[in-house]
Amino acid sequence: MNSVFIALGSNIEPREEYLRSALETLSEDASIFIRKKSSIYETAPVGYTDQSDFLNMVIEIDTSLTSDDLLQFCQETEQKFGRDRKIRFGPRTIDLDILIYNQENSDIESLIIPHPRMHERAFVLIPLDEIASDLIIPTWGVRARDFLNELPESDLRDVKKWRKNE
Ligand code: PH2
Ligand code: MG
Ligand code: MG
Repeated sequence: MNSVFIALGSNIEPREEYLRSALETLSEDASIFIRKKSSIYETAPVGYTDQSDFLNMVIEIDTSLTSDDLLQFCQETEQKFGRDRKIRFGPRTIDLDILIYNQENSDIESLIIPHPRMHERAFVLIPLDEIASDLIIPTWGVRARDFLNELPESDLRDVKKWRKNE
């Protein structure tokens, strides 16, 4: 079994419904078991800032899928929810990013693991720290909290607990 962390994000209404439906799609698959869910956070857009606030969360899953097959599953799920990729970093109904896959360090063009921007994104690190505070992130060999300590206070303020996830 493979231990994987996935970041979910949505900034097109109904944002919460997109998150919950994506979780349902993942858990309905026989090869995926959702082990942990973070709270949902409301977060200011990073990168391309002229867009609505996101809801973000992180989950931990166990899966028998390879990283390639899981990537394909995530992309199919994004398509199913009408994801439109016109603007890089732009608005999306649902974004499913594989953050960490076991201890893998993959650098092929289609899939870089750990996710190459996760260490600078409070909207990923805060929910990750919530569910896996002891996790040593492969490649970098440090915890989410260590990266959070390096981020400016303003980045942390842009990530607000929105709803606890039961
Ligand atoms: N995703 C992006 C770009 N910017 N900003 C926030 N707050 N949350 C996201 O999920 C996000 C983003 C590209 O995937
Ligand atoms: Mg993303
Ligand atoms: Mg993505």
